[in-house]
Amino acid sequence: MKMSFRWYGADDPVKLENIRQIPNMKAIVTAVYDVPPGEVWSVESIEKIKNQVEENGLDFDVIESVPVHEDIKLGFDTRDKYIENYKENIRRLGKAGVKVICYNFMPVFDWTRTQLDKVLEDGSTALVYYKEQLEKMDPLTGELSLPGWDASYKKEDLKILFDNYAKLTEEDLWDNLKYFLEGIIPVAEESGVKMAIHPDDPPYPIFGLPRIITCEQNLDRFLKLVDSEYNGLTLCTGSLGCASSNDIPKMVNKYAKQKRIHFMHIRNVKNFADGSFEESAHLSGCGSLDMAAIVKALKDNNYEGYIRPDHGRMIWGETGRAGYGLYDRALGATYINGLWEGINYVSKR
Ligand SMILES: [Mn+2]
Repeated sequence: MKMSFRWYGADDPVKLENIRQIPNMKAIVTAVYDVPPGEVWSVESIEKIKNQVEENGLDFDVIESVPVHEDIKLGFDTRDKYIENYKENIRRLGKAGVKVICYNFMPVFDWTRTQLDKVLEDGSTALVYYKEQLEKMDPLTGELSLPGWDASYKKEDLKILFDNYAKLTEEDLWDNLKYFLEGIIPVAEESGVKMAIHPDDPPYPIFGLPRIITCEQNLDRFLKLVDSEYNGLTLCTGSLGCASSNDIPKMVNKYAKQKRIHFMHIRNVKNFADGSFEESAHLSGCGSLDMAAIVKALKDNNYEGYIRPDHGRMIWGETGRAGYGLYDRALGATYINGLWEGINYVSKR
């Protein structure tokens, strides 16, 4: 495995100089942030972030994300233009040495939480999703706004998007995903870039919008849409794990064995009986997931892809982008390193 860390570019309060000091840190996960979704990334912007990363002794290996334009998900006639742009991004990133591109196929909203700064018992803050709060939310009327997304869309634009998606079934979304993959995967193969879809977060339909990258059955179906090693997964333990019906160690074992996991997002969640969840510290004892079983499943299958510690809490008074502070993610990386070393040691005895 290769340990990695997400970095939001020069504006990120977390600096590369700090990230490189985390033990065993090898690669940076980042993106070009100066281009709207759907457009081609300039070679200059790609080179600029690549140089910043490499000047700090880290590898420019993983992109998260190249966003997929809504017209592709909706299957509009305009999609071909955006798919061409997407292919060009894959080519350019491949040339720059990128090995893996993470993306998702969630309509309108990516991750959804009801609060980004819930104060936990120990005084840390975390992202949470409470069913009770969610039921009071409506992104269209905006009486209770959606944290993290409230400023991303104008209400009028959101209304049009929702109207468009109202006509789209889950099967339509599958068809549009297949069309997209049939376009891009041959280019990914030529460019030596492995595509790694991120599961839907949370993994079920939300606000009436369809979601399909949600469970083992659907991941099986996804991998068969285009049966290539280059059509793979970002297995996000927290996204899939907030549905307790998903057996994460089993899924990690299965897809690692098939060599279809290229990127692991490792974090823990504390699930409640009503479907609510809180993001917790990475340690197994802090949440509902068995982190040792997850890391063992990777080790058992000689996993050679990337791992990043996913969202952390905000601790020790740190401020910044919710879920993406330095301290708790660094603790997460160190914890994962410890599990990896321990499992490796025991397996050799
Ligand atoms: Mn994730």
